[in-house]
Amino acid sequence: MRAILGGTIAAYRADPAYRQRPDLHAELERIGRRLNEPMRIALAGTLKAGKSTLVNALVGDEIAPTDATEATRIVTWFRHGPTPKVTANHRGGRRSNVPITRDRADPQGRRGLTFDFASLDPDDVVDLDVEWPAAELIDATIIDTPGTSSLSQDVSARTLRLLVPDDGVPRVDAVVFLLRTLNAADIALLKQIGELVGGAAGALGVIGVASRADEIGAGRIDAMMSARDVAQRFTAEMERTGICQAVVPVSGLLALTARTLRQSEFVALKKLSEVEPAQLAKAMLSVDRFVRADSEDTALPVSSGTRAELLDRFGMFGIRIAIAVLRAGVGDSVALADELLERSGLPALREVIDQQFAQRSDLLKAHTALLSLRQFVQRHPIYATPRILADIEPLLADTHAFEELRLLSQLRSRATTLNDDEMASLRRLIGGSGTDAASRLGLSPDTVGDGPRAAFAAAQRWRRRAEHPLNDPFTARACRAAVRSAEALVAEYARA
Ligand SMILES: Nc1nc2c(ncn2[C@@H]2O[C@H](COP(=O)(O)OP(=O)(O)O)[C@@H](O)[C@H]2O)c(=O)[nH]1
Ligand SMILES: [Mg+2]
Repeated sequence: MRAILGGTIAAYRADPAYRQRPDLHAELERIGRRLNEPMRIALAGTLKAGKSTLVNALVGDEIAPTDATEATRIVTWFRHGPTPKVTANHRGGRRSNVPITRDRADPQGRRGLTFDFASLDPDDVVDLDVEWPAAELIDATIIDTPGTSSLSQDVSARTLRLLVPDDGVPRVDAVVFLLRTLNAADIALLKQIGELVGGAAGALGVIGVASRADEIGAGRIDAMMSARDVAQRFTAEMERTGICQAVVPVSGLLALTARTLRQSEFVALKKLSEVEPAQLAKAMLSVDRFVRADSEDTALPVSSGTRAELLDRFGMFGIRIAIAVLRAGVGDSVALADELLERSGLPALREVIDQQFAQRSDLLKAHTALLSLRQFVQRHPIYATPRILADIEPLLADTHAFEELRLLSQLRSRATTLNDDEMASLRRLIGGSGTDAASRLGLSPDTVGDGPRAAFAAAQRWRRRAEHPLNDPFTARACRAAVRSAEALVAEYARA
């Protein structure tokens, strides 16, 4: 990839027609620089799906304004930077500094970030660039997008321009798509984005999130259930669309609160957990009842103001879960935070992001760069264009890695004739638990020396399995992909 890029840059520098076009040379260098930058993950989805809340949960800090109508219309990039800094990119290329107000310091000294929009005209701003010193942003730039909905053409257009650019130059490497409902419009939008997976433009990976998972079963939830249990059916429906590589139910609100849990909140919840269960259940029958100022029969050991704050931070389900966890004997705020985080679904989402995106980030970025480069040389043809295209096309056509990604999603939702053991080792082999050789072959540190033999055996095993006469076409395809993955490992060992 780098060699092709270097050759292309040289060709344009040497070409008489383009020698004097520093703008084009800069564009080529930008394409190259992307290979060294963190991968870009965009959060997309419907309005109020919880995108900004999830950005905050992922970063572990309140840096994306939630419920902010102005911000909700603008694409915002969150990148790693040494000090907090917000820049607005205006139409026509002007950049301006956006004042940061940090006035919501909590008792532990953490501060929420709010932007000052007074001086900004959302119609004039192309996007916002937030630099923030969070470790979570070192390996991934996160992009918060305006909600997509047929109700708001302008906002949808902004998001679609980012995900599906007119010029065919992909802006992001992967998409996390948040959905709260699965109506026809949502599915249509998801399909539109899904069609770009491995396609001519746009991002490669799509991970679905059943968002605000804590609300999905509202009313009939058992407090000890996790967001995952509650959202399971919705998740299964979303997986059946086959568009996402994986679908994970997540409660961004619960995750953010868990990551920023305050001692005062722990104390208040602890007091509530000590209330007699029947009395508490009555007080928690509805949100109204829970925050209502105390009367004789609902007197709780925590003021109604504090209860409203808890509700804001945890949601009703989060409070129920926290109380159940405390009643089960969890005794300190760190343990409570861990438990809530686990139940929020965020760790599961991070794991999927790591396995599907982070470990393949070089591949995803190379794919993006190849598409950008192809588009560039077609737009500005020179004598070397056919040669450059001849170099690019086979790399783009070498889609095995993309086939692995697609299969990892489809194996969840489609029937096969593989037994459980075969399914587990096939998923592992095509990179479902990590893309390095040891993960693919299921080798432990003790057996890692067996790599070459294990790779060879895997290739043989799956070649035989691929030829099984009772295979349906999908099973056969999955087995053939496993053969290729194993053969790639054999070749990798041979080179080493
Ligand atoms: N109960 C609950 N509420 C959430 C969750 N995520 C977001 N919200 C609330 O939903 C509203 C919209 O969230 P926001 O993140 O701004 O959505 P966006 O428009 O997709 O960026 C806010 O009031 C959030 O507090 C969640 O996981 N659970
Ligand atoms: Mg938002």
